[in-house]
Amino acid sequence: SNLQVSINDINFNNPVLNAAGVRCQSTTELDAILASTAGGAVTKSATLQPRNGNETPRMQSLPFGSINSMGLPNYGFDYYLDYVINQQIAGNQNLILSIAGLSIAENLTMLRQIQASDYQGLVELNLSCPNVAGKSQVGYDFEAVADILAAAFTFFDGHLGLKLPPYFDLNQFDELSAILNQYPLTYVNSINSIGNGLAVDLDTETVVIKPKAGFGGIGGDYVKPTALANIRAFRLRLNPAIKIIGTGGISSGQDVFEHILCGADLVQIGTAFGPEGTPIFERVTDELETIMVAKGYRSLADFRGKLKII
Ligand code: FMN
Repeated sequence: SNLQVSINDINFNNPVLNAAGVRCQSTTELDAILASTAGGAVTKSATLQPRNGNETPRMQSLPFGSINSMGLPNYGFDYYLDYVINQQIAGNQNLILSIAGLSIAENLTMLRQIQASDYQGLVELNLSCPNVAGKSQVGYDFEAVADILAAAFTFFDGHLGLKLPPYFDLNQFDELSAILNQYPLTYVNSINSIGNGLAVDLDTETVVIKPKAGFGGIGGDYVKPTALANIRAFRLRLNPAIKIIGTGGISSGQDVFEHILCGADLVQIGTAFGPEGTPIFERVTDELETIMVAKGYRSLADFRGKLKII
């Protein structure tokens, strides 16, 4: 079957990518993703300056997913911009450069540098990191989202996507979609982790991660229904030119199928990519193709967004 996806003329051989933050901090890790059957690679969210991130332990597997409070450890914006430009020179366009400035000004500075560079690929502005102490998730402040888009599109004419936190009230989708539809956004990526969850260790009667007194972002199976709802809710409201990347709770071909059925163009795997590593991309893609063959679908467009209600 044909698993190809094209976003603004940028081509992906299949729709399954890594999600920012898991096994994508170093060029070695990014090379491994590109050398696998993944449809493409997403870089660890960059801040302008390199960061060590939060104190450890800062990530823990849970029975149905993960909790983390990494605090954006990364090698700094220049490191990732250089990487994606070098890939572009080598002929690889299937990359996403993720940025997560610690302030609106820092995000605009990075976008200006991208605009001034030779990079012509996708850029993912992460407005949803829950794990930097003292910084709230911009994606929950709709005025701030409107302000940053208004400022960014005065000078940025590349391919800009937004990584959003999960929303839980249908009015939030109405309000935010009305804002997003005013701008030439390339895509929305839903969801980042469900912020500020908490897990308990029964034996020690403690939290399981050290930063932020144990509060951290939840990923994995726990978050799939929330991710599907966010994809579906945005697909029903955003103008069709704005594509959707589905992230959250994917560890099988069935999960990918469900994300696409709800409206996702591409998907990303975070938590499940950790323990399984790059073989997950081939497994999940094979499982997706098996489902498509059984259902008689030949391309992703045959079922994308076609979720039925009862
Ligand atoms: N999302 C980002 O946009 N930028 C990040 O730097 C980032 N770091 C993460 C680090 C870890 C260890 C984990 C588990 C997640 C991180 N995320 C980050 C969120 C994931 O990209 C993803 O949106 C979320 O975990 C839900 O997907 P999943 O259920 O497949 O894990």
